[in-house]
Amino acid sequence: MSLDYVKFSGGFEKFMPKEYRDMVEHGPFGKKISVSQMGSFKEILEEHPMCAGCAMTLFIRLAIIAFPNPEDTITVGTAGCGRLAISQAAIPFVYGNYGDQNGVASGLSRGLRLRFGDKPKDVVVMAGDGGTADIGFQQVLHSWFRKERFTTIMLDNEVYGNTGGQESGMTNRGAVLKMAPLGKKFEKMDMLQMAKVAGCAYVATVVPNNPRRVESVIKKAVLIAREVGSTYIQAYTSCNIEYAIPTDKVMEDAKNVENDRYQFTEYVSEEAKQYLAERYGYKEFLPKTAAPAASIPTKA
Ligand SMILES: Cc1ncc(C[n+]2csc(CCOP(=O)(O)OP(=O)(O)O)c2C)c(N)n1
Ligand code: SF4
Repeated sequence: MSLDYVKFSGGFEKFMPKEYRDMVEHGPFGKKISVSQMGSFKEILEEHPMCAGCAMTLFIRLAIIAFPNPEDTITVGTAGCGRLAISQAAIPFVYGNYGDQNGVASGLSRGLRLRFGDKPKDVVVMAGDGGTADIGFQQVLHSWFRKERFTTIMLDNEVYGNTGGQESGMTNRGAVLKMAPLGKKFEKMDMLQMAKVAGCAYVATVVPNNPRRVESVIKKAVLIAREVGSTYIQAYTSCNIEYAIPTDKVMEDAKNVENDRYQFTEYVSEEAKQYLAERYGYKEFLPKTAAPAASIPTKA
């Protein structure tokens, strides 16, 4: 894990597959790349076996572009649709049992710190809403309470997509699904509030149809997790199959859902604000300088 692992060994360049040469020469490793440059560089994730039009894939693609140091990043995933795409990316991916992802990531990020000391090695978990809020819930919460320094991203399609449409804790009340034909009886879990109560230093919600915002929240979450503590992003990544959203309406759905119940929210702890401002120059988090006191006119 470093720039070295994407370089060619001396004399081997001409024998490497074209895709690999493209990645070394035109990929984002060691460069500052932004989502606004999509189409002009070789992406870490290009091909995947997910359903056509799946918004989760777009989100994962944007998230990976946003990683501040992709050559020093390991993703961790679990059973669910997302791993089908994440595992195709040209960066290391660790796949645990269903729901184990935050336990695996805790050990991994601690191990990387022991091995590499101060050199940033970023660990990013990406898992479905079932993997995060249901079966992985215990490990997710404990990693947050322990302030484990990695980022958790929930790919919230509000259903178990990979297994054909069971309700999850994140499904909305009343939603009727193939394998929840009577409609869900309970409210969607408030994982954002739980993340704050459990002490996450950064918590944000996003939808994938605003690439710059996705980029901005991912960067902040990954940078804060390096030193301050756990960070959590909850992304609406609709399942067009289980919710029968026509492929050409997926982005329209995301916009409507954003306006309706998935507005952008961002919580940054005071410690994280100070860290982002001082270490990475985030001007919006610099302490406000006190306005000069109004001069009191003196009597002649
Ligand atoms: C221990 C265990 N139980 C059940 C499964 C079967 N399984 C695979 S994916 C999945 C649901 C995934 O739903 P979610 O986490 O919401 O991700 P999505 O597929 O919707 O992205 C289940 C139940 C499994 N792989 N391992
Ligand atoms: S089942 Fe749903 S979430 Fe899974 S790949 Fe297909 S559209 Fe995406």
